[in-house]
Amino acid sequence: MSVWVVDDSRLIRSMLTALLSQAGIEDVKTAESGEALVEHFQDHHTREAVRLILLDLMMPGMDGIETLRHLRAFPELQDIPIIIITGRGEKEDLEAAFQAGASDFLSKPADPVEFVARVKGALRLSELLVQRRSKERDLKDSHARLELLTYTDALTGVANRRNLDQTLQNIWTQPGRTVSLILLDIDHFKRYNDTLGHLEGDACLKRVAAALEDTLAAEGTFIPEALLARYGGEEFAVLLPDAPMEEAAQLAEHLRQGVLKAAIPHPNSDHHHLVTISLGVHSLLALPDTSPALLIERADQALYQAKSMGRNQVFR
Ligand code: GH3
Ligand code: MG
Ligand code: MG
Ligand code: MG
Repeated sequence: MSVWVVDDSRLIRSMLTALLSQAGIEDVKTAESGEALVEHFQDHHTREAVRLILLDLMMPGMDGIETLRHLRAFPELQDIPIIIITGRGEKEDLEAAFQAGASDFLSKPADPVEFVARVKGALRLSELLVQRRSKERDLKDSHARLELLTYTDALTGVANRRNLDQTLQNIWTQPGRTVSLILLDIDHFKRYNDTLGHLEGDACLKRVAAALEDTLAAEGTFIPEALLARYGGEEFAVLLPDAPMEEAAQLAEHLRQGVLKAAIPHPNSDHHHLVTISLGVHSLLALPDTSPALLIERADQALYQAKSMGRNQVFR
């Protein structure tokens, strides 16, 4: 928490510093020019500590008004009180000073009582402002955290069903886009749970999700908007906005291989004691006579086909 005194006169600097110190304000910093101050504030950490600036109007080089404009351009200093200090006969410049963002002015030589009263008033205001700012920041943080929780599956950390549904709804607000959807389901997961227990089953779901994420990350440059979501239970969905069927089917095949390569042991799977997945793919145009529900239904039918044809495969 610092108060800055900016004046080209050393005498004024030490006078004001002494007055502030008598008023119990000890954390006072001084600068002898606007340039020096602006240079110092290039580091944002120094800006965050500022509570009040007392700024001389007449200075060689960058004058008070120009300095003021520079200071107000820093977001952290946008509403910190800045009091302009004027000498005799500088009153005409005050209008320009207020336009440039001055909060108040004092003339020198200052009446000590008035000076301290104004400074303390400005500091109180500044403190309230800083508190409000930090409260707003906290609120924003907790809002972001809540948002993240609302749209994330707690077990696997991938998007949840709500996220998928919302994204699909958004796509249908822009008719004409091609949308592909991959629905996939772990093969013989009931056996897995029955043999190893529900906790091991949960761990398996996490590993499958991680394998899917790895495959998507490896192909991320081709499908920047791909959304992996846990659709429910041991089913996942990969939504591919603007991806044609060919691309989606190819990705589905890579996802199948990726889970196989993750080599998650399965005590009684059909395939070398490894966890496998079955996948259904469908593509359609987002139009008024199609819908997210239709896309999901078709992808689900394809998934059913993949299951009935022997699992561990892609059906489109
Ligand atoms: P299929 O190859 O035909 O898909 O057979 P399956 O056994 O995988 O299919 P089924 O739908 O019969 O069983 C799915 C099982 O997934 C049943 C349920 O207990 C289990 N399951 C669903 N959600 C969870 C979960 O969050 N954790 C665990 N551990 N198991 C889950
Ligand atoms: Mg001066
Ligand atoms: Mg299932
Ligand atoms: Mg299953």
